[in-house]
Amino acid sequence: MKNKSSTSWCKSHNSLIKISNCTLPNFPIQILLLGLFHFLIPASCSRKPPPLPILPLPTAFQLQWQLGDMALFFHFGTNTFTDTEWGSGQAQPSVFNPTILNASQWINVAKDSGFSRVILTAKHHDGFCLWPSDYTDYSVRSSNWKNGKGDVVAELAAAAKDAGIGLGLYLSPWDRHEKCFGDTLLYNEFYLAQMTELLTRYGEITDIFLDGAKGEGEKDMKYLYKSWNSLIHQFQPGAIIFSDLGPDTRWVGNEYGAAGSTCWSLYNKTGFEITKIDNQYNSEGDQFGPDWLPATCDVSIRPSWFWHASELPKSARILLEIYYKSVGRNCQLLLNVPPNSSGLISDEDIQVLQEFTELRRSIFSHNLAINAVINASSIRGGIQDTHFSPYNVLIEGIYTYWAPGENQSKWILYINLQELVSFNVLQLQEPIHMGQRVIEFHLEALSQDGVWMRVVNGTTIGYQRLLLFRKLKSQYLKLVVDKSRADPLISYLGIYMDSVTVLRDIPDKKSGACFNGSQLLQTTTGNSSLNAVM
Ligand code: FUL
Repeated sequence: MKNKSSTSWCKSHNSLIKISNCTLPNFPIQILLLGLFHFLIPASCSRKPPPLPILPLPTAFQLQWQLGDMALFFHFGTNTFTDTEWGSGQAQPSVFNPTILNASQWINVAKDSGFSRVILTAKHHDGFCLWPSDYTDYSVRSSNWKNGKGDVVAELAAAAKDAGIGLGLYLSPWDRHEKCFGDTLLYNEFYLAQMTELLTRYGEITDIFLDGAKGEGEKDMKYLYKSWNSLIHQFQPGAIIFSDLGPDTRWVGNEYGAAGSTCWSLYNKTGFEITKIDNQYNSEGDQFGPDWLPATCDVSIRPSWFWHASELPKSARILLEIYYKSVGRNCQLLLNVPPNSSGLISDEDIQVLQEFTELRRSIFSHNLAINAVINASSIRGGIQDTHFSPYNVLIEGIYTYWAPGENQSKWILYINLQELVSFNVLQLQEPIHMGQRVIEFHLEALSQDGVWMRVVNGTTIGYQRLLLFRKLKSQYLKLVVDKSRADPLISYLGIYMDSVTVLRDIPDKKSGACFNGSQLLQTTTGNSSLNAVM
């Protein structure tokens, strides 16, 4: 307590004690009170502040977006009825006629399966608008659906709002129907007019998905992305804009739902343009990048983006593998589940999503380290400062974290599980509001012969890292951070048993990493063994 005469608050033993302006009476009460203070308050009342954040940092909206983990994508439009993927823009509006469209069903599927946001193709490349745009006659207004009085965007917006799910929209820049496409000025005016309708008619819009797709031989023109982004953020400051280069989230560089096994939210846009990117660089990000630009993994539950009667959804196990490689590699998963021609999400897709949800629940709902005794090589502010305690890694969320003391040569968490535990998944999180820090880490386990063995090596963590490895049984673990951009901060540590995913021993050529960027390590040396069982 530096200044006894001013009022201050101290957190001590989980209780707040108010120290107010007062003159202590003479002995013996003074002694009594001092004794009481001594008992209740640590030696110094001034708490060690958090370390400096390391730049770049996410914006508040990027942070909120990342906490959402997964979003559902709905590809829906004339293609749904014509069995095409890239409609020519010549299909008659009358083909669009869903018999029992129910946007609440789409939203319920999202909510029941743990998706926090949805994104609808308000207009795909064929140019057909799912809302009655005043700037074209190629829209639901010209269809027979609801006698031309329907508005899919409005129905989805209402259902999403009711359910507390974020609503995002995809307005394809490439428009194969619109006659002025190809004229930079006219088309950009047209595009922004349509964008403005979407941003001003339907309440809060949480995401805007922009892509650079344009067919071979298509008319040459410029998309004025800077103007688009400025206007989008002016109307909807919280909207997360997706494109190859953001500005808020970047494309991961492929459409199969996998980030690099190293995946930074940091990125350097210098030298790149939308459609002129390096896909691998996009999948890995850049430890030295000056921009915060986390990646989105967009992938379809079916072989195509639109619904086709002949296609079937992927299995729940495949979705779980995708989850490890997207959400488990510091990305948001944007999973496309296309509504069918009746206007509903098909039963077989719902079934797979339910199984996927159940798989995630069965693996991740119980952290096997929850009762662990945890120590650290050092603690910021010393062991009496609970603010940065190693036990914070067992509290869900990113805002409480273990921080080591400054200027340490090693950063280690010692985990005593209190009993022998079998597991094969490690989950880690960093408090990314303080910047992304960890460059390399590894997990060690004490074998029953008393030898510390490396279980798995990892690189980046970021918002969330999931590493899968051979099943092992141990009571004592060490999480060692080998390299970090600044003092490493760990906000969550979980260990789990996944009995479903098959670990493939085919190492990635570049990193030598196996299934999920988890480098499979020798689990037996000499007589020591970790009881590794596959
Ligand atoms: C691409 C499009 O060409 C595909 O049809 C799909 O919409 C995908 C999400 O983006 O750029």
